[in-house]
Amino acid sequence: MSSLTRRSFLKATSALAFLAAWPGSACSGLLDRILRPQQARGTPSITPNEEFYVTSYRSPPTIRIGEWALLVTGLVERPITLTYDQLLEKPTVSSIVTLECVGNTVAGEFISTAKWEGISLGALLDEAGANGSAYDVVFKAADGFSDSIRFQRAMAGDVLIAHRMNGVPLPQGHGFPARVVVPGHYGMKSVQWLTEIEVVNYDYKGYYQQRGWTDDASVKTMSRIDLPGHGTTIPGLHHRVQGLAFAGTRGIRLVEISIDNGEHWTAATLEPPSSPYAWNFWSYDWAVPAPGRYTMLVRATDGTGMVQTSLEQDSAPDGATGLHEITVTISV
Ligand SMILES: Nc1nc2c(c(=O)[nH]1)N[C@H]1C(S)=C(S)[C@@H](COP(=O)(O)O)O[C@H]1N2
Ligand SMILES: [Mo]
Repeated sequence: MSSLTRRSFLKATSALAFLAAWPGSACSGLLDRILRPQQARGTPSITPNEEFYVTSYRSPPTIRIGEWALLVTGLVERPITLTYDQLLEKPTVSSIVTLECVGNTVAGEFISTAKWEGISLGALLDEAGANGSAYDVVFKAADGFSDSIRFQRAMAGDVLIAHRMNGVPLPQGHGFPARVVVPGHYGMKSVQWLTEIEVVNYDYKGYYQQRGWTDDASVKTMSRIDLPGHGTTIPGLHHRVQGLAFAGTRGIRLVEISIDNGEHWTAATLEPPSSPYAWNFWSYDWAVPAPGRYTMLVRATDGTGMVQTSLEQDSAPDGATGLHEITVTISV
């Protein structure tokens, strides 16, 4: 522990705080990765299903599809029961959406992007005749988990009940047979192994809210340097620095790099995002003045003009903040 910088110590404790909430969770590799010098990452714009991050508060339930149904209940004129076949027969919409866990550390690995296919939650609630003055829409799951979003958010049109992920039926480990996908909110709102959607007229507190975590769960603006890797030594004076940034539905307007501890900032080149709900990739052609040891910082500005805060905050209760910093040695 003695060699840990303050920043990486914060990262480790932040991850521990979240991991402590779920004994037996499937992320034992996380601390490993935080405490080791990071390998350079070449992050693909769509995460393959096998590499998509996994978090659930206990092991994924096994659902027998013949016994499964999705119910729409509560403040609705026409309650709905959908079998799996009936779900698949409904008009399909598709959307590329990035999910990030609220327990993710600054520049951590608990963020991934997939192409989700399923039905529109708003359309399903319309079909059920949901009461327009309702407060929350509650998602209940086969593993006992639940969470909710505000009624207006549920009706916005971009929230999916997904049954396919990157071209295949949802894997068991990502919510088979159906899950919610809520763009712009931390992953806890994207309830997996969905069994019931209940419309209610009060402020529902789900699994994480009962344990003190955020209810709104809008994602904080994040940015990450993937290349070069932290702690590496690289030869030559010209380097392409690469990474990603994410601010949910607010989008990313600007990404900047500093090599003088935040005194001066230079704009990176932004690639257009693959969807309004997906992360942004950026690159920066770095002409290094001279060989030596450099510290590099990244920060993003979201679509509303808000600059990512440098204030270091733990992931509990509403998402980590701070800037990603790497150290690289440039040799001749
Ligand atoms: N039923 C259920 N849904 C859940 C969870 C859970 O434990 N049970 N975990 C949530 C959390 S905290 C996150 S970050 C996402 C992760 O989805 P993924 O494992 O497909 O990446 O699922 C959410 N949905
Ligand atoms: Mo999460």
